[in-house]
Amino acid sequence: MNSVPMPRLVLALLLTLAGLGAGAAQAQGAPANQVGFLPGSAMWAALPADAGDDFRLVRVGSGDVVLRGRLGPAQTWAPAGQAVRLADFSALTTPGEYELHVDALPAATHIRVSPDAYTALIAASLKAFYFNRAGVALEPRHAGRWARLAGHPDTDVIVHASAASDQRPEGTHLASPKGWYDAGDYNKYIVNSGITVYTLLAAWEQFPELFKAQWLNIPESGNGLPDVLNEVLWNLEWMLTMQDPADGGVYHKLTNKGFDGNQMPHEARSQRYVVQKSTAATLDFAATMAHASRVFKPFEAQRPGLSSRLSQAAVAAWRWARTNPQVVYKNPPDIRTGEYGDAKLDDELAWAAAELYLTTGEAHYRDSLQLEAQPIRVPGWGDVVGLAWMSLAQHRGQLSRADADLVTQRVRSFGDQLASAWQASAYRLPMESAADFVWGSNAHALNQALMLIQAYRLDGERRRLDAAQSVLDYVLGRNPLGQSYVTGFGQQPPLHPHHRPSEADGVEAPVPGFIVGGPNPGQQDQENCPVRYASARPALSYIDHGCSYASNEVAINWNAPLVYVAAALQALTPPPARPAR
Ligand SMILES: [Ca+2]
Ligand SMILES: [Ca+2]
Repeated sequence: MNSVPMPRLVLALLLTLAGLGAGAAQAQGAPANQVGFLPGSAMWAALPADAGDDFRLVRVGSGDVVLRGRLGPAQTWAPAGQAVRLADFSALTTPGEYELHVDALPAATHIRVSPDAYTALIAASLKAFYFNRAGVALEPRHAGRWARLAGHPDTDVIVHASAASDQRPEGTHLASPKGWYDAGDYNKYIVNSGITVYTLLAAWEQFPELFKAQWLNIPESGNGLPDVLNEVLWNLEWMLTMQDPADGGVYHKLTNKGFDGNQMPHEARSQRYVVQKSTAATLDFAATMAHASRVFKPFEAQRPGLSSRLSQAAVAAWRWARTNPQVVYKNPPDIRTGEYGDAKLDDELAWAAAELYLTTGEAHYRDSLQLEAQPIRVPGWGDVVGLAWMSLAQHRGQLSRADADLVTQRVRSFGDQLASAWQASAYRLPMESAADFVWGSNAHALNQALMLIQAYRLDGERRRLDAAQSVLDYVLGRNPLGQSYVTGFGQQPPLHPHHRPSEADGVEAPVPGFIVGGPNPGQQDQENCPVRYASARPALSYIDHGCSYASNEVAINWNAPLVYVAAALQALTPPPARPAR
């Protein structure tokens, strides 16, 4: 969607041809957010330690210098092993297009300031879910050049041996249509769907005005429900079919036996199965349905009975999980797709208990929650306790005074911990240790920002918001690779994500609005990749190649926090303070 500004491209080519280019990052200017800043936000760019001492910002067109400043001290950011100096141009508050100049850098850095800096990003990152819908054709009027035929109707799915029960013996046929493809592959996984649906609905819950104003141009647009809810319903309706009506247990996933090839959805014809029920899937389902039941309660007129159906599904799932507290999913020998295996289930139990308590008000859920003993951590698909704290903080008015105080104190203190790591960081990031660079590190960073925002919402302490902004800057280009990690956004976006439709559709540009997993020093795909990782450093372990499922895949649970964080910053960033006279 965004194109490379021609002068810079020409300069980069000239430098390369002349053998003067000392690296891509130099030719492109300094690593900075390539999408834009809100006028009131904190603004930084990261410069090489030898870039000089001073920077200036010049207005594009007029050439006027609008701001001069001194670079911060050189500091080494351990995950990249690089020394950087930061340019802080937060004093820039007038919307417009600018260039950041530093004497020792051959190229200027483009900086955009706009009051709706993230509107298009929020819409595209949400529309990415539409592009990953299973079981339906994407029409040209909604999908443009990424229109495609329907695949994976999932109206005739077989109960796998691992999932056999008295009422549904092995080989039973059932229908389990709709849902989103999980990632670059075409399977549908309950565990990963749970945190994804929750995060999107939390974004709606916390920033409804922003989403009410949105028109995504999806088939349901204009039907009386906000588009974010329409999109989430596509997956919620699938999730409901994954619950066994006989006992409330939830099948872990709907899957082929092996991954589909690099083909379009309609070309993939493998038999699909539901596999064994698991405690993790059933608890994640219970939490998600209990939360969704609250969210859809005001929409009784548009969706009669939906809210109560969701809460009943949640309660039935909870009961199954209490009777079956430790059923850990492992792929049977004939199933070779993603496992989403998780043997540590106390966090799933806490999250489900918290959501059911908030939805029903029944005291026994509060007892099962054991709030005082719960840790607080950055959420991820296998560790969801952070989501319990997030919901409890949002609805602390429903809690006892003591519980509300505890939640406030713990969420704020976690925010302090993340903000302190950010403040001490050479790159101004809470991503400080190699342990932060997990598979899907970009989403881990965004979920750090999500937790910072929960703390900011409690006390309005500014550095939490600035730290969250830094994370968004990071995934949009302020990183050592100068890489925007979102397809279709920024001057250097991913061009070859590990995403079957993007690879097989014959359209040069990848499907837009997807964030890729990002740097992952595990480099688990190296054997399957024809290109080498350029570095073993955590923050540099990234390849923009379709082979790289370990660093360049897309996934629904990675896109959801992008939607959330971009929406939160767009909605919460205060306008600039008036200049002092
Ligand atoms: Ca867990
Ligand atoms: Ca393509």
